[in-house]
Amino acid sequence: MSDLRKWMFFFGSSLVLLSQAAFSQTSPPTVSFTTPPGIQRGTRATFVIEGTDLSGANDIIFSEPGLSGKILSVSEVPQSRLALETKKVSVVRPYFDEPVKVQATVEITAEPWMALGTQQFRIITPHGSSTPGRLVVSAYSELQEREPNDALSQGEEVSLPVTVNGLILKPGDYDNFSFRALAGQEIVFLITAGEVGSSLDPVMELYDAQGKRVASNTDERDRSSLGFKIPLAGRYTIRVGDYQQNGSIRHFYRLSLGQFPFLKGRYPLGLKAGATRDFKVWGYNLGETRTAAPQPFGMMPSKVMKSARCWPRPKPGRRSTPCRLPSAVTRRSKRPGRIAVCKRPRS
Ligand SMILES: [Ca+2]
Repeated sequence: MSDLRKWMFFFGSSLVLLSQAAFSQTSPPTVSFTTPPGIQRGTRATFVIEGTDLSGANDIIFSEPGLSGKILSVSEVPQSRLALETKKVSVVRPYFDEPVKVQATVEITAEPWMALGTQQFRIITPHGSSTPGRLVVSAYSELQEREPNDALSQGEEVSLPVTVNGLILKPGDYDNFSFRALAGQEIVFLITAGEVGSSLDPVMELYDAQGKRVASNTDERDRSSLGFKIPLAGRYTIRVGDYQQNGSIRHFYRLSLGQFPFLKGRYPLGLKAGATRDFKVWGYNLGETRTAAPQPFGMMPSKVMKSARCWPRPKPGRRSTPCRLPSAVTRRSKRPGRIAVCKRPRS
């Protein structure tokens, strides 16, 4: 190998190694969670958004109109807060160093007319835009949980409707909130957790004034709902905890409670563009409403699939239900283990 070719080989290899080294030390801007995780529409509040490589952040952009914000400051997450994280058990030395956790303090405004629900945002930095973060926009006044509230007798008094921002900080922690309700009212409890990046696996239990458990939901995870028709006027207490009995700074949640309409489910799950049909709907405080006919919008009829229906029990002599492709199949199983089969018909 000539001297020139040796030099070119070394120079090229060095460039590759340098670029790899530089790349290995760089992490993309990320957003992990927002504290508190939501805002009441028509208000302005200050939030702490935690992530990595957010230094130099100069703007925040949202997925929906009606939300706006400005970056107030960026700093490393304090050690006192990092100490509240769940400790990881590491048996081998990690290949990459953990990126430094950074927090941006942001002032966010939600217009009174904006859509309710979980919205997305990104932080703009000199290194590019961050991964998406989430923020819930709700209709009710916001409240920050106050400890001590672990025992039923310590239930924090709240007026309905309200949204409480809470935290299951340590294993075995419970949060109790007490309210008064009238006979016949259907009170709805809605917890948002995994949907906004929380580690909480929420459980809810409702107790009456005598301390008797009258309703619970221990099944759902990312978003947990419970509705209860009050049989006797009086004081009730809703208790929130973690199904796994864990707790940390990441086990946060939003609990909305009040006598508000809540759509728990509908069937079928989809609709062909340009078509209209009744959906079965169910939930809480829906009155006599059992069906609804939503109008599809914003989709080009030529760009969507046809919809087909599969029968759970194939007709005699037929092993599957024919459907033309492309199709979207919708089916509701009433018994576990039953399988619907669709087959493309021979042309
Ligand atoms: Ca507590």
